Amino acid sequence: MARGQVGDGELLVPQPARLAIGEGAVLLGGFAAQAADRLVTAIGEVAAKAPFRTMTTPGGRQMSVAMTNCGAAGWVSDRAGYRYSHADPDSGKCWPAMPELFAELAANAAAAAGYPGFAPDACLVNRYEPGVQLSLHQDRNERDFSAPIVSVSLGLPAVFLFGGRARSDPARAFALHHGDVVVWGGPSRLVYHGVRRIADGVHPITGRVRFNLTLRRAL
Ligand code: MD3
Ligand code: FE
Repeated sequence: MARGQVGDGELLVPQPARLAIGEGAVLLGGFAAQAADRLVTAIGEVAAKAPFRTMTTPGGRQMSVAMTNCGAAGWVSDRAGYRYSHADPDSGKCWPAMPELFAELAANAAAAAGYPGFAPDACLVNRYEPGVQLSLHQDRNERDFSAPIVSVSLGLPAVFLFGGRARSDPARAFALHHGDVVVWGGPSRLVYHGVRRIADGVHPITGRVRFNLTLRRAL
């Protein structure tokens, strides 16, 4: 039988493509594809309790990406700075609990990428509409940079920019599609990264929206 074929009556199990995109950074193509519908439903449940909002940067600019959080802590930004907070500043209440599905998917993805024992305590949920971008930044508000960050892309595709340890380092561009998961650890944990302006489009599950989950060990 030719390579890549399966025998009579056998099921071809879909295997995510695994790509090392940097030292310690692994793209697991389609890793969340089977769970995607349930992930989008769970995002809706989180947002019913803690609605998406655009935050203000310390410099006083309004971010174009809409955000919410779930878990023991959530990432927030305002004139006072960037930080993790146990409470949603809009309601004063705790962030919604992290759905078990999020934590389980993140732990499985981290293990598949070589980071066993990952137990996230925070999940930032980003919502992009066409025209929205996220400029180059580092994620350094977490206490322990030895834990990886797991990101899950849902809905409209994005071009992700992956730079270096200095803002001026050249960036490489990668496409991220619905169901893709990336694990950022080791030397990649502190690289500059961003998302190019989302192109117009409609996704069958999310509509004119891209969601990105980032599962983090923040506290
Ligand atoms: C590399 N989110 O929420 S996910 C963010 O698509 C963020 O919404 C983007 O950057 C998004 O902070 C990119 C990929 C990602 C997330 C965190 C990283 C890459 C990272 C942390 C360190 C290095
Ligand atoms: Fe980031």
